[in-house]
Amino acid sequence: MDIKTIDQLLDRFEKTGVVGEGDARVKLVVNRLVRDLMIAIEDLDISPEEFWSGLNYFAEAGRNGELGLIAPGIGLEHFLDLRLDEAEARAGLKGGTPRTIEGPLYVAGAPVAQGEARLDDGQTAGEVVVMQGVVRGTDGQPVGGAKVEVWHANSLGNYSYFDPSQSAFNLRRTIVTDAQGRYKFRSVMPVGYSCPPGGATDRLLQLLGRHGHRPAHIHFFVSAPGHRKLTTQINIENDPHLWDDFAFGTREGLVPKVYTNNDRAAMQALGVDKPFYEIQFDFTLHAEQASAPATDFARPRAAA
Ligand code: MBD
Ligand code: FE
Repeated sequence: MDIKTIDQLLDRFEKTGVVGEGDARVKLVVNRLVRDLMIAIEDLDISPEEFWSGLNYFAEAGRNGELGLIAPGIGLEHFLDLRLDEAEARAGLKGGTPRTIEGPLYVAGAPVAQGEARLDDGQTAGEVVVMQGVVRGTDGQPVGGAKVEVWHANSLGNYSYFDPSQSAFNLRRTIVTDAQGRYKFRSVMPVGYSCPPGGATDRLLQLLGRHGHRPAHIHFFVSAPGHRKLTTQINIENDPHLWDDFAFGTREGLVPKVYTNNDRAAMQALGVDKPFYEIQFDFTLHAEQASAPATDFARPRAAA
């Protein structure tokens, strides 16, 4: 029979699947999303030209590896964080370091260091920063042997691996905390990332009357046996985009004070001839909790 209405089409679409065949979850999600899309096309009277332009937009974004940038840019990645926050609150979890988005620029396989590390390769321009702190449980006890995976941009806002001009794993390390739960690293101050100019994300943001800049930040995965994995970042205070992040990632509790150390002996010990920055930041991990959704979920990630 001829299909004459949207309701008939959706009905037929769903019924073309054989009952009991396929994947129940995929059917549920896809059928819902298709319905919502058709309704949006109707409500907004989206023209064929607009429809195909939109389809092609996503195809191009995918070819250029920008879908992982659009997701935070339209707030979806932060939305997933808010949902995890709510699930944790319902499970009675409180007091941990706030989570914030992972973003698309993590690379697995960074060199592992015990207790402390230098993240830059010695050839990387930028102002020296020393960051350190303690990983603890919500009971206040230090967590020795925790993994602190850290990655950040260089002083041009670019990340190694994605920026082939940088050395392998520049500004990326896994630091294992000592018996007192301490980690420490030396690096160079990052500058905020900006979406590739003229790329799919940047063009979309322009059309939305927005920009594609992030404030300077340093990413972390903090994990330890018996604890929930923490995905977070710290932001560098005084950045003009501190509370104007295109990815909505800035959160209270993630903006530590940045101190300037101009002590001669401290500078000499580091081998630098200028004052350097210091940041102190402790991480608090929740204990494992079966009644809250896992935070170490799978996600396709680069590896080198
Ligand atoms: C980044 O560096 C980042 O952290 C996010 C969330 C998105 C794009 C670039
Ligand atoms: Fe980043």
